[in-house]
Amino acid sequence: MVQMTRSIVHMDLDTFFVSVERLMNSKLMGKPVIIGGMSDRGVVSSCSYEARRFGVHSAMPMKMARALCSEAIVIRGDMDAYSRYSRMVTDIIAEQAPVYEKASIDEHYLDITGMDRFFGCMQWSHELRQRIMKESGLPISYGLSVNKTVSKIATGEAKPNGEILVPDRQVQGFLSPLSIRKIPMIGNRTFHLLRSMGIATIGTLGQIPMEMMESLLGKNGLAIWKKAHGIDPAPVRQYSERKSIGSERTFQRDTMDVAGLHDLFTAMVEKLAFQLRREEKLTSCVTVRIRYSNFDTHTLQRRIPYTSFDHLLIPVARELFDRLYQRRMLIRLVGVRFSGLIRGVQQLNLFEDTSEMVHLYLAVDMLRKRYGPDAIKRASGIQLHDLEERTAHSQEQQAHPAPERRQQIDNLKSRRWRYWYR
Ligand code: TTP
Ligand code: MG
Ligand code: MG
Repeated sequence: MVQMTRSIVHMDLDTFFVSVERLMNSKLMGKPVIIGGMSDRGVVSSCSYEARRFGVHSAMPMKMARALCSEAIVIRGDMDAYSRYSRMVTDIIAEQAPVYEKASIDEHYLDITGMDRFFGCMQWSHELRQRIMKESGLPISYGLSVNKTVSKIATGEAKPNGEILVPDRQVQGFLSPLSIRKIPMIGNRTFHLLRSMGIATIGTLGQIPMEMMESLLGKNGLAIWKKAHGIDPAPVRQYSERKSIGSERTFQRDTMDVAGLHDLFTAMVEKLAFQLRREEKLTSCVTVRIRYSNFDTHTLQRRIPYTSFDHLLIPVARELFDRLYQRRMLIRLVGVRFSGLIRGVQQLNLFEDTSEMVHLYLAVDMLRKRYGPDAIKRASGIQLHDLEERTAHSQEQQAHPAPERRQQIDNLKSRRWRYWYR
């Protein structure tokens, strides 16, 4: 089968959060700037190249970053502004590109295969990049090559403020001298394992037999081997604002119990937000729907900054419901839906929250992953029968409770979790 060579662009904004801050305050230009959690327990989300020169990098503890670069200007971050600029860039790309995928808050893949017949792909990408920079004011870089992996690696090499073309026949030559770190899949552990075997470059990695990589690292080893050879058939998946996750409840008996409905929204949002975090997604739009007993149906939606935290989503859903529920009439159905989904983890807006809050989410999600999505819930989202059912259940389990289970039961008994950030 003859496979047509694809033309895939990967675009990623340069020091995204920092660049947005610089748009809003030009005094930050040319200075070491760090965005992240302000407390000593916070971490670095984004940092300028001036700060990187001191060894600061993203995900580094803030305390360490401050120690490395004491003159850095540290900013708490403004997810609202970043979400707006992220959308602005997506809108420009959506207008121009035939197929595009929004891969995270600041990056997109574009499949522009076939464009060469008209302009030449490089010219087309160059013009798009210029347009993004002019209209958004933000610096962005891109790589253009034959698949997502090579293009993403190329973007990394093009940064800051650059563009790189890696044609089909140059892929191997481009990859070979690069550090194995540049392969997106290689995390710290794999990196050190391979380094301990004396493997430093992608070229050397490519010489290891496929079978050996597989026995060394399992399925991941095979995927890494393929990437080292510039092989990646993954398609660019068209991004849709409308792709969504949602939940609906039809009542056996229609209701007007507003407090009960608030609790129900809490429970529904909590479950959906957990699903977001489990799938490493963020939402940027909440839609609430109600249907009255006469089948009149009303919906209302609101755009919000990207998040997967229930304590931010619950008030939005409840407020939309309050605005929707205007008639003193029985309700037969309510629903809530999250759309405008992108890949991303909650750490993205770490700076908004105390690290205690984030640790609480991590701990609770761990319980849910182990014992199921209903293992633990906000007290305000629990209906009475739910509570009784769960209490009975936890008593059954008391014979040999695992430590986590015991903790869960203790929490349930003491109802300490009633006070979670309500
Ligand atoms: P990146 O594109 O990884 O980083 P960047 O845009 O800051 O820098 P670069 O020029 O190298 O692309 O991430 C995009 C934004 O996502 C970043 O500005 C902040 C946020 N982010 C976090 O909040 N936490 C993280 O650990 C990472 C990697 C990013
Ligand atoms: Mg970036
Ligand atoms: Mg990025």
